[in-house]
Amino acid sequence: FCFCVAATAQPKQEAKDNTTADTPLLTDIPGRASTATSLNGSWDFIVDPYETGFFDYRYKELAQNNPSAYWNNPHPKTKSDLVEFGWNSNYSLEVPGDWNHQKDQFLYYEGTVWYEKSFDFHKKLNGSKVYLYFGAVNYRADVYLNGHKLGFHEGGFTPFNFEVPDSLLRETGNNLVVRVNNTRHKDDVPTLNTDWWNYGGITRSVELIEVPQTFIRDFFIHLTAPTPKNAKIKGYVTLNQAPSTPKQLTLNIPELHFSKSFTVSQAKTALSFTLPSLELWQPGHPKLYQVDLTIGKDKISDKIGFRTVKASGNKVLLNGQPIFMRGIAIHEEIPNEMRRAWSAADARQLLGQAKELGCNMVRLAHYPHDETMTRAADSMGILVWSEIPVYWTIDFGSQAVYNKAAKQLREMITRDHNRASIIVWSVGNETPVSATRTDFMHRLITNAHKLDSSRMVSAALEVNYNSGKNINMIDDPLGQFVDLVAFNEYLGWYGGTPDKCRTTNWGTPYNKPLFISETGGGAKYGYHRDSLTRFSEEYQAWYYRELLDMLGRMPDNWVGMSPWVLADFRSPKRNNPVYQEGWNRKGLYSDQGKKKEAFYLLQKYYHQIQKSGW
Ligand code: GCB
Repeated sequence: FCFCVAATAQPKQEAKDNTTADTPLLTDIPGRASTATSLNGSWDFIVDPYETGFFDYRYKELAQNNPSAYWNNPHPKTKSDLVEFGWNSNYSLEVPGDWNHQKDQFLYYEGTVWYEKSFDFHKKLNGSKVYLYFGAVNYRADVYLNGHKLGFHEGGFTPFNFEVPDSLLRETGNNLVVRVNNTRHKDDVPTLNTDWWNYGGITRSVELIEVPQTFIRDFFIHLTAPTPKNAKIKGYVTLNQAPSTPKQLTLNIPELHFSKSFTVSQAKTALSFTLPSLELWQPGHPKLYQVDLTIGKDKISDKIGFRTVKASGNKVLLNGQPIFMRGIAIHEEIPNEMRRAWSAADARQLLGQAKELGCNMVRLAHYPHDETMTRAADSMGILVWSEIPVYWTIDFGSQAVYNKAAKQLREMITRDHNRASIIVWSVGNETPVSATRTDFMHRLITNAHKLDSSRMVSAALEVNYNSGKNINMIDDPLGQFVDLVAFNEYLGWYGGTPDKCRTTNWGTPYNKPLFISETGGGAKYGYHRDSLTRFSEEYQAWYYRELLDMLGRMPDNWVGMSPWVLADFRSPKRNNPVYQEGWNRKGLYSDQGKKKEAFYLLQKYYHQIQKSGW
């Protein structure tokens, strides 16, 4: 394995203070609402393509106390003082939200934007510690409070937090400044090249969270066997620090009249208990229980579903029963408003559309979506595949890139490990086969299994079309390490026409369940021609007709699919000036939420499968 760092396509200027990374992640943020202070709303901004707020005219990083640095308060002391920046509500952006859709000037912007929020802060808890939590910032955030750097975070789709020293916070007139940069780099995850829009900004919620000096940072509980009677639950709880003397932690599930105490003397403590009787979570019955954890003055609550999932032989078993996944892939985008999705209402819109299609499963492509999405999936009863943006050709030879991917994997799993809906952690999409890449991906898979042994781990693979037989083999060597062999195929869209499906069969040498993680073709809504005409709704419908026929010949280990894609989405790679205009048109819904002909074909197919109880 090569530990060299590959050259970047564009030089990357790092903050000097690169050691001040974020602090270990607090989870269950919605369960801490009573001690949270939202910093969402209107923030002032400065667009800074030349990084003037960060570097001096010799392109040297500005010192922390340099008055020209944009993290410092720009108020002139006398009327003669020269000040060349400032915050003004005429220049404001909503948080959460990408910047691209908020002002015309940002539509195609990639670079630095500084955000500023002034706020007062009155503690809700005596003697509390305070954390500043960001749901996500794309891609890099450098965070300053009252002129002091709290730290930075890289990775556009996962949460992070900083502990805020008491000495820094004021009751009134706090000044929070975030330098957000969404420039793409070769050595980032994702890399330069993706087939989706690189929305920039503070795209998810920002909150101050108060906690007692010793508090529950994270916990994870899961069902170990699919038995609703005497159900064995295992997991752990992590405090921010070991308590000075052993303490009692209580776990309550009020609806079940269940309560159990654990003695906690270390930062991490194993949890194990038996619930006499339980309703299992499943798509048709998304039962969630309120679970309360209390230690000393700290109490958090979460809503948790209990179910098991595993790959067993050729099948995927949910609560011990084989399931078929009627899925669809979803980007985190509200296409009719050309923006990133982030709210609970957005999640309900997207998952509601998937339900209407007849789905019991979604692939959240190609990066972790907002927590509102996985929580909505829990309560709506939709199975989830959740992925990190190890997409196409990232720099697999670089240890630094591996570390970035592994960090995002850890953040994704840590945030969501109590979500019953999530059944698959995916470590990437369509990565090119080579020994270096397979080693990289294998390490991620091992890592995911270590972080969470209660779910399947997979990756969307490519097909070996040249296997020389009458059968397309999914024989990527990574197949030996995943629990679910998943592949993307576009027969009849890329190369040839859909009639190719008539003579094509699929297989894998691995004795594992097989899943089609992508398949699809494009159509511009309302464009009607004969089925041979590209981008017509008839062509897309033909694609699906041939696909659905072909699926009748799938091998026994075929367990489902998530066609590409729920809705048309923005992509700078799609430049046909008549049919695409900057949109990937493979949606079954148009960018305006209209159903294309192919929608009804897949819907009918899914309804039939559902009726047959498959
Ligand atoms: C793929 C990618 C997906 C693309 C899609 C397409 O294989 O995984 O991100 O958007 O194909 O439309 O070509």
